[in-house]
Amino acid sequence: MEGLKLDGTERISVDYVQGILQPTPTCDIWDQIWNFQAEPDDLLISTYPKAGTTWTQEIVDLIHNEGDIKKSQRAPTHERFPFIEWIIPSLGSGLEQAKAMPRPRILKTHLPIQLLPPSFLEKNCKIIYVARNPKDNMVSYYHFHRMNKALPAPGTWEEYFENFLAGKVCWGSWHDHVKGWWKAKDQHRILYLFYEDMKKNPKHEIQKLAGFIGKNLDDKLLEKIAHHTSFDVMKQNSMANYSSIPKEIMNHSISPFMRKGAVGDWKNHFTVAQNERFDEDYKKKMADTSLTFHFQF
Ligand code: PPS
Repeated sequence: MEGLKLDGTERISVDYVQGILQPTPTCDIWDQIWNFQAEPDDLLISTYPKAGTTWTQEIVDLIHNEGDIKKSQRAPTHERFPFIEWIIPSLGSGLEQAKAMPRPRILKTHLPIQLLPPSFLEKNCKIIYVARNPKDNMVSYYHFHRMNKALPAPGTWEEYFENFLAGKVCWGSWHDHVKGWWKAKDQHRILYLFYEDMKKNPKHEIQKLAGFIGKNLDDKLLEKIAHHTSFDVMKQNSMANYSSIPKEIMNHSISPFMRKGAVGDWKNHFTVAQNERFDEDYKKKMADTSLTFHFQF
């Protein structure tokens, strides 16, 4: 594949799909992605990158398997949940994985709502959307770029900060992403969750997820799922911490996938000037939405 060599020497290349930056391999098969045929019993987990996807995937898997830890250990996250627009030839293609998977499937996407393959909404699939406050989201995404050769090099923190605000990162503008899905949630079967709520009251949010999926969890099971999906436990879980991806692609010694799992870490990265600039920009871009975020506890 162009732009990504498994000897670790090169970064992936990127291109645009309808104005949204995407890894080139995704652009190359865009027609197939757009024409993906969802099934009515598909459950889709949708997020802007680094908003809490893996965490939500683990919770949903355990809800489905009634807390059976062994079952959730059957394969690493990226194999258990096809990531529909993702393709790395040496690791596989999300589309092919999804097609081969028995129903009911749980799928992952980072696509903004306007790029979502239409069949998900036509088939009235259940969709879980998770959003994270943009300051922590940006910091997490920056570190992920550093360690992951399947994304372009981030440049300096200052450069990355500007690119993120301009939406010149893969999967596009954070602001447009969270607003687009927020708007869609009233017309479709979308459960819209927040990373910060999951952090503050995990059991409450896990119960909400279970209700949406159509399951009821007793206290013991709820406690068990909350424990196994806590940051510290997931960080040690080789089936959930992305340690199975070849280190030529994801190098955890640069920055671990399970990095901090915190709310407010942005304060260790943003300068005072960057914070002011961010807030001013945020006010303008978020003026047309009722959506609000918690930036700290
Ligand atoms: S990806 O690559 O888009 O699928 O990444 P994603 O899973 O969405 O986001 C990774 C960030 O989520 C943190 N994480 C968690 N936080 C709290 N609790 C749990 N259990 C958990 N699991 C993953 C992970 O550490 C990344 O955030 P940062 O801030 O970088 O630590």
